[in-house]
Amino acid sequence: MIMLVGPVGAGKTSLIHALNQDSCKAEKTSSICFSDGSIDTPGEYAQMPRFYSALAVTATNAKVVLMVQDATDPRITLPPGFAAMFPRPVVGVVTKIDAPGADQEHTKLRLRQAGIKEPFFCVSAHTGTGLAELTEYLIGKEV
Ligand SMILES: Nc1nc2c(ncn2[C@@H]2O[C@H](COP(=O)(O)OP(=O)(O)OP(=O)(O)O)[C@@H](O)[C@H]2O)c(=O)[nH]1
Ligand SMILES: [Mg+2]
Repeated sequence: MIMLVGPVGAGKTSLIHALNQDSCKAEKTSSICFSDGSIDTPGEYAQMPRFYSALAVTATNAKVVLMVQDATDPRITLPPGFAAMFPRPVVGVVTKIDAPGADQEHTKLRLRQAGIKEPFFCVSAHTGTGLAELTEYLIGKEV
């Protein structure tokens, strides 16, 4: 089981669909949702401190947490050291690398500031770039 966290619109739900090779379009996530080996969370939970304990408790159901950041969004929306509150390993994922204005290096820096260590995975849910590497990593972790 994996859990995805990250700001509103970062591409968490789209990434779950892409990893499951499911072509349906992502709808806004409005509650924590368990399905097909993954836990999807609303972006608001990563942006509002009052939801942090809910995220941390829910993460106990997962083996790995994927911290998702949009490569086209330069705003820093996760607090420094955010990753440390999770009781599971946190893996950084940079999404939307296909999109105009995507800045992978700056986004990795933001993940580092949130307390996440390498390796980072840079992916596009739309083109499929990077998904094989991420899948291989997760299989290696027996997720
Ligand atoms: N270009 C591009 N757009 C993407 C990609 N992944 C997601 N998007 C777009 O980004 C928007 C938000 O995607 P979602 O998957 O709903 O984002 P989310 O993180 O689940 O958002 P919340 O449910 O609000 O937390 C949608 O319009 C997607 O089509 C990607 O890899 N490339
Ligand atoms: Mg969503």
